[in-house]
Amino acid sequence: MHCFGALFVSSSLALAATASPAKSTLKAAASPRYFAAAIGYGHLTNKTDHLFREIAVAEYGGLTPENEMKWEITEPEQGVFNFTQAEIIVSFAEAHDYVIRGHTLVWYSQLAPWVTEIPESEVLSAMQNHITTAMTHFKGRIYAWDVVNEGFNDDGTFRDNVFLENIGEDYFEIAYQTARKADPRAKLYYNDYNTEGVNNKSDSVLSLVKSLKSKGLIDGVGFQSHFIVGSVPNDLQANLQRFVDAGVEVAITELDIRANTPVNASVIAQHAKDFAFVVNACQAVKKCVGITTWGITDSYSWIPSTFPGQGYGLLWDDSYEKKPAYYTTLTALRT
Ligand code: G2I
Repeated sequence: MHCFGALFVSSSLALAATASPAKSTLKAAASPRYFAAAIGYGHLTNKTDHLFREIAVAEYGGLTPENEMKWEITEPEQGVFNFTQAEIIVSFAEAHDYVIRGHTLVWYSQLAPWVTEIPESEVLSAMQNHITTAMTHFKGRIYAWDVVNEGFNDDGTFRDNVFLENIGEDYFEIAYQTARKADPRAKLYYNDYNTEGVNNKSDSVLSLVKSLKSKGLIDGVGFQSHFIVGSVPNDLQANLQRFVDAGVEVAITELDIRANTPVNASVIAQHAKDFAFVVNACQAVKKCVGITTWGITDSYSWIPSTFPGQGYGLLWDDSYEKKPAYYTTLTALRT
């Protein structure tokens, strides 16, 4: 288990002294917060792409497996678990003393098809068994788990999914109870998108968080932060703060800032400003514990296949050139 949580409570003065003196990398500049990336198995193990691993090791201090801990991969058939790919990523992370985020246990997407085909009465035990088995497998090695991912619609109502339909609204509480039992030292997170500003969706997440927190069942909230250049919510910092005020830590968990491609000079400049804005918002909130970008290089980003004609979301372009946003991010992390 990475001990950065303990570090984090020390005074910022003492921490400045323990950080790398040069602060010349994202991870050194971010310390005591972590600076992490989503890392995919295929990219990590691609022998012809040594730069991916080199940049990961040099610049990042944490990771989230991009797909390899999702239900369709870890339990493709009922009761048949496969952690092979996740294990390779976690072992790499441990070898480099990374903070590891587990993503994700209860999500409507990338769910194994069998979960929607079993009798209604078995969904509850299937969910509990999935959480318990995955968390027990990695017990003591994961800093934080996204227990429930994307459980709300943008209007703040519960998102319809197989768990809500068959278990009811209690599925949230049961999932967190089960997770707490499986690995009591792991931080339990709720993770979602379009919750970065104050709006109906983040209001509903906050209500859920207050209820779970009153029962000791939640520790943190992840704000995915899949933004569009020029559209980062102005109230990001205030919104993070109201969650912290409710007693949980917060993290930026899937940051990318996309634009129509090809980009021009003004878009590149705004992209760089937007990254700094997000970093500054996190750093202004004492219990914003870290930032994860959803990938390292544009060449492996999920954006172009989901939003045709868009891209440019990350800090390295598809030729592994650092973008202006890399430098504004580094500068913002240093201050
Ligand atoms: O969609 C962006 C992210 C939104 N929040 C939750 C994250 O878990 C999600 O990540 C993305 C991955 O970055 C993609 O890599 O989730 C996508 C699916 O929901 C992932 O895409 C899938 C493709 O759709 C599949 O065709 C592909 O086989 O990745 C799979 C594995 O490479």
